[in-house]
Amino acid sequence: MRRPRLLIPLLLVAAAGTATGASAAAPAPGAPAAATPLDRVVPAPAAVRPGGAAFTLGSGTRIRVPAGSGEARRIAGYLAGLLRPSTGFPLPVTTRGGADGIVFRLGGRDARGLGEEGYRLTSGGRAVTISAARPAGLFHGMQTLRQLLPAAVEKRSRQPGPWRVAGGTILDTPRYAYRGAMLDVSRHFFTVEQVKRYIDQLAQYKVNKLHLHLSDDQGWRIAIDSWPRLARYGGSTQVGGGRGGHYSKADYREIVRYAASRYLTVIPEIDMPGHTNAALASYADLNCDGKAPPLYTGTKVGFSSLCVSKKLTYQFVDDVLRELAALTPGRYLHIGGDETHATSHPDYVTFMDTVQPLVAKYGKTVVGWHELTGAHPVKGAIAQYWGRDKTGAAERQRVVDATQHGTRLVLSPADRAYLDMKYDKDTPLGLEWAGYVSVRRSYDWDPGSYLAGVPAGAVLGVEAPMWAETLGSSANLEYLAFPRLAGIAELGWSPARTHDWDAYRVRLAAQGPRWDAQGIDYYRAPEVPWVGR
Ligand code: NGO
Repeated sequence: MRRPRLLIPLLLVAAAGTATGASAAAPAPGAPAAATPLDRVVPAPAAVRPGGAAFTLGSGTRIRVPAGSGEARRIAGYLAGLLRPSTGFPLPVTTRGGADGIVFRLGGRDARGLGEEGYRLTSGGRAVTISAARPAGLFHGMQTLRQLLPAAVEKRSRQPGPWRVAGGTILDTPRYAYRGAMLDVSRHFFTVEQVKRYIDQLAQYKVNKLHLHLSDDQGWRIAIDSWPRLARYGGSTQVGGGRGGHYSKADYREIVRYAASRYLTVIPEIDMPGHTNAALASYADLNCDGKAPPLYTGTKVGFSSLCVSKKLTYQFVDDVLRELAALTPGRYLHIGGDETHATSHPDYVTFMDTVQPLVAKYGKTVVGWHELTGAHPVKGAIAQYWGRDKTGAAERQRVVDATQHGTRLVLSPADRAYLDMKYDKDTPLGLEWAGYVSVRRSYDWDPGSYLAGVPAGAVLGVEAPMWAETLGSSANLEYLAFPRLAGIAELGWSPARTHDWDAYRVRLAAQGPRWDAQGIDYYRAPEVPWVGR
């Protein structure tokens, strides 16, 4: 992709923003609040040029979309739906030409070099214009516009305004094509509505992959017609012994559709050959000894394994992957492969080497946890690295070596990117096996240089996993995800040169009132100068 010519590097612009009076200080009583500076956005935009008149959203503002683009119209409709309750303005979406209001443009000269996901946002006295080459770019530009409006715009009841957007231009494209979040729906089941809520939250930070961990020892969460007991029985409980649940095929399709409407691709994971107690409990024949173990509702890992020597195992895997591939428009299938302590190493290699071609047979690309590099990753495979500072040199080197032979990486270092780690010793939820992960620790690393020796280009991006051993609700999940999710999203999107903890914490602080308005109970990390607290 050709990179667009940058305007002004962000760090210079931050200083300029202060010089023009756009500061974080609270306005004097009665004075109108200053508009949010254009660079006070998460993830940090690639380039910002502030200046010129501010735009004010008013009762007569229209949202103009190009004729003939259903997607642009849909994105505009989404924006209007978000802004109407708080502003009280009608905000009609129209294809009638005009250069005033909120203007969406697809293609054309302004969109050159913006790629699949980039956008240009220009704000002035008459209009805010978002230009992009593709609808995904319009969507990301729209999310930036949301953050440039006052936080109260996120409330669901009428607010006084005014609704100003600072003047200037943002030119923004992502650093990485893969910017993911994982949700473990196996340890605790999350309903379609709960998943949709998380998708909306992820989309605000330009995350574009939703990895669903659909099976584990504690629960099988997706209906498979050829093996119906997997979901019906294997999905009937969860950690702690609660009711569990699973997605019907229609439910799963609805998640995929909803995610796509927010420009996220769903990546389904069936974790194998370990983490399979729910499947082994559902079908006695899958066990080497022909005996089904009981369902499991604890939180231990590494005790189950599919029977590598049985032919039926591969029939089972083939059926599951075939049905899952048919439901999944995205190109990736995740086959797990982590923590196979109950599988011998030769068996592990045999299993992974046999199963990877099945993924290709159904037209998909293999993703596996980085243990896959201990077998023979097929051409094009992606390894998801979940090591940490303490990971041994040999294991690390094996991953690096694999990248030198073409394996690509998604980085999810457990002591940085795992959203289920406690923030500190007082965090009531989460685990601590990888240590405490403060907001600063989760943000302050560079995916590009994290694993020495990995060729440039082998890092596809980053992903923030949310394991659900301790999470029984959306509120639990949000408390661990916010604010750290925003930091991982920024590592995936923003250019390395914008990386700066002191600037980040100020931008992050400005998200607090938005989360308050959206009903997100986030962790008030003491390292962040939260606004209005
Ligand atoms: C590990 C383990 C998961 C746990 C998680 C908890 C991986 C890849 N396997 O990460 O089964 O749920 O830690 O943090």
